[in-house]
Amino acid sequence: MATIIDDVSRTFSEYLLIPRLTRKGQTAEGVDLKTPVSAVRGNHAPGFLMNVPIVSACMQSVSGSRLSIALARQGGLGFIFCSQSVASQAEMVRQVKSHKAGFVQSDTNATSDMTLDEVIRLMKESGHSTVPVTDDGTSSGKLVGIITDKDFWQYEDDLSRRVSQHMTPLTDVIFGPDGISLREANQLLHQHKKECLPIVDEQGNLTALVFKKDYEDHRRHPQELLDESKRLCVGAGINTHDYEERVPALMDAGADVLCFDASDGFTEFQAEGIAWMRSRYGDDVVIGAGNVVSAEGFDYLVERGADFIKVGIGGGSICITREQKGIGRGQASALLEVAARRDAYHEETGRYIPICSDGGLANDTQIVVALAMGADFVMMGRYFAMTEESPTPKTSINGQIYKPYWGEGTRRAQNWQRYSDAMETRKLIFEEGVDAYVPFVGPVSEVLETTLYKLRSTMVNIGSDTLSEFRERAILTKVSEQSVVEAGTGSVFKFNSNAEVESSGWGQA
Ligand code: MZP
Repeated sequence: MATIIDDVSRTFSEYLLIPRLTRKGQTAEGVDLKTPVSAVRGNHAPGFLMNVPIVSACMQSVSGSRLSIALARQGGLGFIFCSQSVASQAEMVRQVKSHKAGFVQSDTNATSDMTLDEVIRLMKESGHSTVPVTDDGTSSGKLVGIITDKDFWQYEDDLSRRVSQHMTPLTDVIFGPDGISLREANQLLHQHKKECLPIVDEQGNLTALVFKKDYEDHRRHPQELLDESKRLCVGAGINTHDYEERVPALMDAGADVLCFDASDGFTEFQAEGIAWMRSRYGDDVVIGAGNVVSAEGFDYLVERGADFIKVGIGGGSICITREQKGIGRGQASALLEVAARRDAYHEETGRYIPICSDGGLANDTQIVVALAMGADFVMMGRYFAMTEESPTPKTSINGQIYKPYWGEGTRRAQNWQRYSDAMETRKLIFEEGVDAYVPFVGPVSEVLETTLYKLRSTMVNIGSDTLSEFRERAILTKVSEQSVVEAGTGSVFKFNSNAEVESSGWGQA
């Protein structure tokens, strides 16, 4: 007969943290969020460490190069999705590795014979007010000038006039030579009191732009996750079908961490994949495996050589695996069991294997609870799909802005195989995910800043300065449905700035 676990499958929202003693001098700013990604032995430093405990999901609608750059700049790691050809995934990895912080490729360009009207339209579409003017209107053409929204008066000037009549011509443009360091570029910006510095190669072609605001942003976010050569770090998803071709391409492109992307990773296929990578790259490759929801699954993949283990089946916001296949586990129950096994394994062997809680985090509180329960870091899809940098276009629905978000187990995501030579096309008999929209929330840097500040503040409430201290000190209590109601603000009338306050006398002079 089957074994029945004598507890229900629990989720994060069923728990609350009990405050512990906060020591004098502890502040949110003083909290260290560094966390290991690869196995740690004894007192050795982990091979791979992140500055914040957050990674983005290996999903088409989440982790492209732009999001991975934005997240690495905040100290986390993006996992570029593998549901695409080997060549295009490797190219995305390369884009992150070749990103020079502070140097951006111009995405809004004009030619000198365009009309002001056309340039205004370009500016509106991109939201950018500084537009390089090149001979062919591309981001790598010969630079002939710069036009900004301060070079004309939209409601006074004749908008059929040409860009050449209003732009700052090249002779008056301050620009930097290709190969200049960010520091030197910023010195030029400062010295000439400029907002934007074009970078130009020996042939006079535009190669990049450096903005003053990006420099300021860089100073505000000193947590960037960089490799030994000062390049941004990036992760990449892999599958059990084509790793012999995909892994070498990703390693050549410079991927720092690889991770199997599978709803159920407790398989001999992953064991074989890990063995193949270890035989070829030894310890030079960081391998994440999963997903698992039990101590048994953790042991199996760790003993086969995984560096970190991903936990979670069926909890993802777009996931219907539990409904479709009847497998999965409440994310809190899964994480608690695997974290307990991780700690016991550490005691037994001296090896600490980091674990990642993947999927189902619906708000900042749940991120905090997952880290308190034992996750070394969390992986999120929906959270990042909502941001400016996710790869999907913004869409307006009933006046609200949304972004599309779909699961990797949907027909839409799996369709890529139809166009791939790399993989034999496998028929998708049923879907494990849904295709949806999520509200747009703005740039990664802004949402993450709030999330991390909340995390740090809670860690101070628990009297902890580091994530490992947080896990050790955390005491959680289960909550009743009644206490969830009590925690809300349902018993008071809430004002909202758009609501009209009716004649109660409140708010009236
Ligand atoms: P969430 O952060 O949106 O709740 O969940 C993201 C996670 O859901 C991913 O990291 C992955 O583990 C999982 N996922 C992705 N696609 C599917 C699917 O189509 C899925 N079922 O479950």
